[in-house]
Amino acid sequence: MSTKPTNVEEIKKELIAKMPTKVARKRAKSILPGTEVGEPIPEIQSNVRTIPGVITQRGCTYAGCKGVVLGPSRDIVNLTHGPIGCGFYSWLTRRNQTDAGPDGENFIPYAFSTDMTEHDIVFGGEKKLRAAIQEAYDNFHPKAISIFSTCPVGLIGDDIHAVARTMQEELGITIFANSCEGYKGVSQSAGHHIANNQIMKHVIGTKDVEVEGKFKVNMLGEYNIGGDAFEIERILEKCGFTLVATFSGNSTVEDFRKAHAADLNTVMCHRSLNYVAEMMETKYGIPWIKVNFIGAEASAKSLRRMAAYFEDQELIDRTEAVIAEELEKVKTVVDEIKPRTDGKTAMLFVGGSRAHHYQELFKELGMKILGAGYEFAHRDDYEGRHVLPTIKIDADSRNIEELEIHPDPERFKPRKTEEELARLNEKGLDFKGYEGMIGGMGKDAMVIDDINHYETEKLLEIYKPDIFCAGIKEKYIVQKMGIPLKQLHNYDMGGPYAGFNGAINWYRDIDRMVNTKVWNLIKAPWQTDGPELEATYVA
Ligand code: CFM
Repeated sequence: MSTKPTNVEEIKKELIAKMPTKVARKRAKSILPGTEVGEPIPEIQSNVRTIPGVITQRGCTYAGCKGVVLGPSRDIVNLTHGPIGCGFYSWLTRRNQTDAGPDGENFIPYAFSTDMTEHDIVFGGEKKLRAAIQEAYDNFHPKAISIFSTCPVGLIGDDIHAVARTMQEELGITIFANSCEGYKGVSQSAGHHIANNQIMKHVIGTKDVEVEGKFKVNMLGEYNIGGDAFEIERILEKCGFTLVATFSGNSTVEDFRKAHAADLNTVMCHRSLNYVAEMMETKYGIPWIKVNFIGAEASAKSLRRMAAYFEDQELIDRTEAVIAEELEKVKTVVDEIKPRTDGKTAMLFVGGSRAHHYQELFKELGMKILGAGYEFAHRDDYEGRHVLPTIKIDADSRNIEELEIHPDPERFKPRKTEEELARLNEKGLDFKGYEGMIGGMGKDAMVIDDINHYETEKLLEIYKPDIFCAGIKEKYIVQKMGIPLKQLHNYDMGGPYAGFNGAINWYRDIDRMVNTKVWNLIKAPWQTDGPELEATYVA
């Protein structure tokens, strides 16, 4: 680095300086400084195609549909229709945990695939798909089977929906298909939307039962990575909420079926599940609020808003008591650790919600966020949901079906009157609201959408943060540059990090990572004088 850049705009110039003109022009629209609270937020380019040739962090549409949204449900047989690689490489890699459940039906440890080969590509794979569904049924007798198409399936045109329909009639269980070919969208985000649509069409609201409990909620967009959902379940139960269904961490298809019995939808990951929240409101009259259980203070705030919604003094008091008890434990640990982490710096480039949520946990340790960005989020996740009407629909987003949802003639029941909603709104329950990441990050912080590998290395050179958060693709490169990397997708082997106990786990892990001396002791081969590789033959 020749000159020491002083502000975000200068660093941005340096980031794109060596790119071809057209690439630089495109990337410039996805890189901008954060804003102070209340300041107008500039438009950021996001949810557009990655530039061919760069190394992106993104995954494919199939990954978002099968791996992310439906994969964590334990008793649905999630069957990949495609070559074995797609099923194999998405097998048990996301650390979405589950209880075994009272019936012991847990298919998460299995990789179900039709194992398509050249023969199927040439002559069609529908027969094989039918046989695979039959085989899964004979062996496991699951309550539901969900089919996921991979790239070649879309290219050869297998009608997976027709196969699902006929097999559902034949076997008498729920069978539905997702046209989530990897190339269908610009990232995994398209796969989320496709999964949301199919769950809505085929599962949610298919069982009318009385669900016990006074304060019934669903948790949308929580996937139990590293046990996060277990901790959230513990807290909700302690406060007195009844969790009807989680989409989809530690969940069952039965939970999904009766999810319309809840009186409030809470949205953890806005990016992946906001579609279901919206559709359930239209169809059943269930309002939704954005929550965040990453960060102790954020968890407390979310619980307070949830309790406020039900307007029940007993629930409010109990929730306050739980918060007080839990925060006391948290404070002891923060007091011990913060002197060692205060003023340290972090960068986070991950997914479509965590790059925002995890800033809370770093701030609780007194750490400074130098930069953050999502892989595949949309403008609303950056700038706030108020920009939704201004987002232009392009060819890639038009590719994804928009369901037309109407109030259910029997099941639509507004949970609150317009006046009640307005009153609660005044109390801080901004229904359907999400402020996004950029506002409040401050003008010294850098926001980058769909960061690529070149930019990552440049940023590390320039900023030298005390910790960098990303995924497995980045991990070893970052560590070789002497900077610890925390995986924010699978948490490495750590977690849970949600809720109060999760926050404590996080503080301890981050303390160890930013204060270990090991990273300063490493010298990459090219930084030493000796030969890069030495070997002797024994033979
Ligand atoms: Fe939502 Fe997720 Fe995320 Fe996501 Fe993901 Fe994930 Fe993620 Mo990896 S659903 S957007 S598609 S919070 S798998 S549990 S960690 S990129 S930030």
